[in-house]
Amino acid sequence: GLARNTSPLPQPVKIPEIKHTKIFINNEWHTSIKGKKFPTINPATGVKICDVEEADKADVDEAVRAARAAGQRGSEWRQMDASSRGRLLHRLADLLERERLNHIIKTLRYYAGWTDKIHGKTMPVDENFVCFTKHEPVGVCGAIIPWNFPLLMFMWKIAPALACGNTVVIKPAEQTPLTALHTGALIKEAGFPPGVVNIVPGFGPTAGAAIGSHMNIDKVAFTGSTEVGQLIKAAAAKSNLKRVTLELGGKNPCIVFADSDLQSAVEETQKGAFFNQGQACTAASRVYVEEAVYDEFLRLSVERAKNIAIGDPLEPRTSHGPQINQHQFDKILELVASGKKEGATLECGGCAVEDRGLFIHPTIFSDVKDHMRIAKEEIFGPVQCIMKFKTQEEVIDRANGTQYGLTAAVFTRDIHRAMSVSAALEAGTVWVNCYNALHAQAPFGGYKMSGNGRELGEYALAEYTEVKAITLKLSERLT
Ligand code: TXE
Repeated sequence: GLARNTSPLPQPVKIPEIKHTKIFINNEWHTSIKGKKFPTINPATGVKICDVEEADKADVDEAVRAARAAGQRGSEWRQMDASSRGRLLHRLADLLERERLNHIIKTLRYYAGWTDKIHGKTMPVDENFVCFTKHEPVGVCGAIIPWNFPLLMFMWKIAPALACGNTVVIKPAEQTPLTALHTGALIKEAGFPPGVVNIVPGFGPTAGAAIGSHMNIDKVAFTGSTEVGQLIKAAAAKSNLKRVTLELGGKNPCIVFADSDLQSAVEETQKGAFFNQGQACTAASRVYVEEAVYDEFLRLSVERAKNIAIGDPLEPRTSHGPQINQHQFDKILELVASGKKEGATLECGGCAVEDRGLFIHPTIFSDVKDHMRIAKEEIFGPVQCIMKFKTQEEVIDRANGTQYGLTAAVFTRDIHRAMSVSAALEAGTVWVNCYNALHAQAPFGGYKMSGNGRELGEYALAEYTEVKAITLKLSERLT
């Protein structure tokens, strides 16, 4: 909500002290083997925050060795009671609470509760055998995460991995290494054995690629672009067939029917489009509005977009900050230009905020046609594309007419329509009369080229466990 929350917020710490800038292996801080560093920049000001030690292949090798040793048979981590593993995860959640890193705690506590509830089954096999399954850790789990939700992505990866008893080598995005490293210090403080979590800040083609192709990593979880997702899967195939889960891009449709609560649909779809400056794989970047309410929906949306408070993200009043870097900024404005050229109507925004490096005004295009680039490509910026539709069948086909299938939403007061449209949409998540309603208990992931596998919820446990069937022969049949 924009300036609607009247409860007092604590003042943000504007210049937090940076304590950790090194590679985190075996609960220790390491300099890069090649002796390299890279800068991390505040996108709101363009000012360098600090330099960070740059991990490359050799550092990843060290991290994998540590992770392998930490998870080997007989290690402290492998011998730990499942319930004690849960207590460690809760202790980490307590420390994150102390540091006010609140939004990731629910995920951590959710998985802390799972550690001693990861059950196998007993199968009624034929003849005089007993067969049961054990869910074992996969081993060393690599993770490669993006910059748009640095801390959230970190937790979505490590929490289920640790709950299932794995060890982790995680590479934060080169744009956003600091929160991961800070959490590394808390992981150590919580009392996780050395090597259980290792953090390798660095770049994609070097440190990232080393994870994807590593012969001693058993699984890789990746969140990022579809292009790199394909590289990761290919690298996994060519190296050791490590398990792969991918959470990739989206071009997520919202369908607004004439019978919906229009004001609420405007708010939810716009929140979906502009949240995090549109830098979200769930961005609601295609909004299909039924003919009868199209003009009114557009009017309300534009009015609302023009009132969004743009500014320093550390100001409590701000709801719209900068884009992450020049590359993304340029990509967004290039796509905006293509929208204008291809004949969409620019209703508001469409340009940078003057005098402020990487800020882009919340942008709305109307009269968008499905063939336009802005309707097909992931923009990853604050651009809402509004289209008109006539019939339910037509809009379902159009909504599904994409290589992506991450999220979708439907707005209607008709429960039957809500159910039939939800069933027809090709997306891993469908929201009804809401948007971005993500919960630790609910699975998240994509159909089609939006990814493989599921994160969050009980479903994610399957991605972090190997199933072992143990079959015993008995001297006679049990009766
Ligand atoms: O993503 P990359 P970028 C989309 C969005 C955005 C575009 C490009 O459309 O505009 O991707 O963003 C690591 N081997 N999303 O360039 O490159 C990289 O270091 C191994 C959607 O930031 O995919 C980082 O840690 N790893 C997305 C991570 O991959 C490699 C979130 C993501 O970076 C690698 C981010 C390689 N060869 C961008 N190359 C979402 N699903 O939410 C890069 N990386």
